[in-house]
Amino acid sequence: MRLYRLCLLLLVCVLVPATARAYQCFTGLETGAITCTVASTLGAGGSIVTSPVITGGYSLKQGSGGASTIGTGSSGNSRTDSFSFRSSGTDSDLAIWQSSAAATMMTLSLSSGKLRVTNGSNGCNITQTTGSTTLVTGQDYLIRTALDRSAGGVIKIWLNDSLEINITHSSACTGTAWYSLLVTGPANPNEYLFDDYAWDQGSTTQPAAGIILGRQGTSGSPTYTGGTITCADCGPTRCSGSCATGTSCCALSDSPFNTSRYVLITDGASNTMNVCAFDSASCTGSGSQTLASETVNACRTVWYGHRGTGTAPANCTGGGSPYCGIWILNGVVTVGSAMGGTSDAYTISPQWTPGANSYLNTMEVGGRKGAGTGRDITMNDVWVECDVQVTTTTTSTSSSTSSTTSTSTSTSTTSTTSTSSTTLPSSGMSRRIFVY
Ligand SMILES: [Ca+2]
Ligand SMILES: [Ca+2]
Repeated sequence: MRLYRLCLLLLVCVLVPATARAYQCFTGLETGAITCTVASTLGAGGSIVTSPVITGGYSLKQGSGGASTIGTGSSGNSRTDSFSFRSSGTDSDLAIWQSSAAATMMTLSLSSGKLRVTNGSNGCNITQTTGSTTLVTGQDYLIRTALDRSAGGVIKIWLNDSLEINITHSSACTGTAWYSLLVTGPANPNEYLFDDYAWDQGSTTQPAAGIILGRQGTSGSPTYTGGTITCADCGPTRCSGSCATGTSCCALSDSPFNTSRYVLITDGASNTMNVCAFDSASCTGSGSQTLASETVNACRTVWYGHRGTGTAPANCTGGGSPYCGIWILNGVVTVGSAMGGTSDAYTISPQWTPGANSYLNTMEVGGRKGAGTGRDITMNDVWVECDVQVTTTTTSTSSSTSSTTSTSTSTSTTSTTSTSSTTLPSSGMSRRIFVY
């Protein structure tokens, strides 16, 4: 018995891949919604847009009149946040950290185009401080923050790789932790654009630079074809490749979700779709960014669906619930989170790492139901999102001089343009994302 348990333990050790950094949550908005956690909410003045976008196929456009809640639920004194940002050129608040009582602890704004932090109502006693860099209208930046709410705690704000604000505040903030991050912006038509959001807690170390790639389905022959597929209108706007009517990828590749195209997973069945390769720039609805050799910090699988009523089935084969999400990486099936509610809702898997980036190019995702005729699963749509670490390199270019000479005057005009960029490495395509 002991030997058996030891073997089982060793087997598990072999199968579980090494883990990279696991964020509390992250989202590139690639589900067509804010799904950092299921509690994330789109506020008044906010919309998920396909144009313009910062990365992938979707970004969050946020204007005044409200704020969208992205990162909730932190505990302890310290947290870090990271997000892509595009300014419209109009000054406004852009990010608000709140306590659980919805009281503002700190606000990050643009003031004359520069980042500025101001004190909230939680007694942190933050000295209003403005950064030195004027953001260029329409350019994409990576904003990263590290905050410690205890007395004497640091507040650091990075704009790309520039540490714009680095202060401490004298008093401990009241309320419960830095509970939520909300984003906001100026009134229409001057909204701000946000993307690639991730947060973590327990540290004030600068978060890694990252973007978030998302994928849905592509044509192919998935491992599991059980259940009943409803999708009569496949075509180029559905899954990638030669997507066919009646296939899983046709039914499950809608962003935002669509409940008229779905897979009904019945008694003991499993159904999966092939996921469009992460090294492909031709994945319908997922933007042009691709994965090569970059470090994948974390991935997760997102489902949108519900279960029916009737007699409870047995647990899924390999799972701890009757209603299971599954994904297949390098031929290994993982039986994950349950879609157990009777109303449509998002389910988000625990974070996982792929083991090898190439595994993400052949993966499948879908669902499984335990044996029994009741409570069939209606799986409406599924996604895979991965937080990809990008390296930061700086390039500077150019100065140009032109001279004009006439008989009476001589005029020399010199213009200098300096460009620095943060780029994804090792590419055969344009991978520049943040330019400043
Ligand atoms: Ca995105
Ligand atoms: Ca669908």
